[in-house]
Amino acid sequence: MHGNWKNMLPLRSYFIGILVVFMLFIMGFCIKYIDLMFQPKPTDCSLKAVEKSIELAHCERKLLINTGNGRKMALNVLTPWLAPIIWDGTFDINILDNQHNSTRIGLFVFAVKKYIRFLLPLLESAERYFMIGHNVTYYVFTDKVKEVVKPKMADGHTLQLHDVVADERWQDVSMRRMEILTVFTKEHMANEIDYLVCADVDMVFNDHVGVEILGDLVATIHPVFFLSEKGAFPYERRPISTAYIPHGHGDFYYMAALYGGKVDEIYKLSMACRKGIVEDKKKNIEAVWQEESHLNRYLVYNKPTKVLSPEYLWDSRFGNGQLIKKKRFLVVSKNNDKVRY
Ligand code: 4GW
Ligand code: MN
Repeated sequence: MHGNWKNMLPLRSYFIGILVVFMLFIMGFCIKYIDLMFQPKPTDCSLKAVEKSIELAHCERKLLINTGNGRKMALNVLTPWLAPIIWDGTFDINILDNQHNSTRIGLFVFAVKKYIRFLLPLLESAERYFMIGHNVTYYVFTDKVKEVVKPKMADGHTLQLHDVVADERWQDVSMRRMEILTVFTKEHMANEIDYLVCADVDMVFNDHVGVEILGDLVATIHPVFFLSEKGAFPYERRPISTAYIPHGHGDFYYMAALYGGKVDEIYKLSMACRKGIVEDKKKNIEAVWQEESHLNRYLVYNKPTKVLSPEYLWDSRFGNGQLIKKKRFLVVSKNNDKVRY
């Protein structure tokens, strides 16, 4: 066998020929593209790349946009009626602070019975994060005026304490807030402030909450339902209640722990909710989530001009927290034995 290698010579030169052609091809390729290989990657601004990125953005947005059932609509930055949904990064606080340099802002809080324990931590955290540098009045309604400890307050911040009687049933307490609002917005706040923010007392500010939340009528998306389908919202579904919302209606499920607006808008809102509560009571019914149900009903037919993302109402027990960059206003966990009626 080893004596026949000379016979294979033509085959060998054939292979060498192919190899040389192949190497020449590779070298040609390298010479043509070598400069491209060592150049820093340029930002691709060709028309094709721009088209591609528009296409991608379109696809991404398609995932977010309302697919007919409301899913993920809350992650958007505009509602279908073009009201802004406030997320971190959607506003420039310096511009807004300048626009609001003479705006007067009120914070309305209700604290009766054992809930008085939540008042001081809320106000102290407000002094750290709420409307810093602006004119603020805290309107506190309590049955324990004498027990209130005042926080150290910045210049331009004032605390008004108002006496209120605690209801017999806890369900009536939160509804009572609406009634107080109808009276106070008209008789006092209309002359004292421009915007009113209404909040639960079992909360603490945990990050910046400023003038970006001001608007004619403002409501906050409930942190439990921000990814839910519309059909899963816990609206009042019994037609007999004045808070009834038929299936297919409604946009978001809002939480009653934070809403606000111009004083006359809150007057109108509280009048409507109070009327609904009174009418239901006459029929001996109570909406499934008390005043929150009435608030949601009002906001379906009177669209808020600004919507706050769950950054503005968060509870560390809830899921999907990774989607919420800033947790600005937190629910305080309650030991029910210590706060129950
Ligand atoms: C059960 O025993 C209670 S007591 C449920 C509410 C209670 C309550 C509520 C209270 O004893 N005193 C009080 O001032 N409130 C006010 O109503 C307070 O401003 C509170 O933030 C608001 C709504 O009640 P909540 O915070 O317990 O409601 P959720 O659990 O929906 O945040
Ligand atoms: Mn609460």
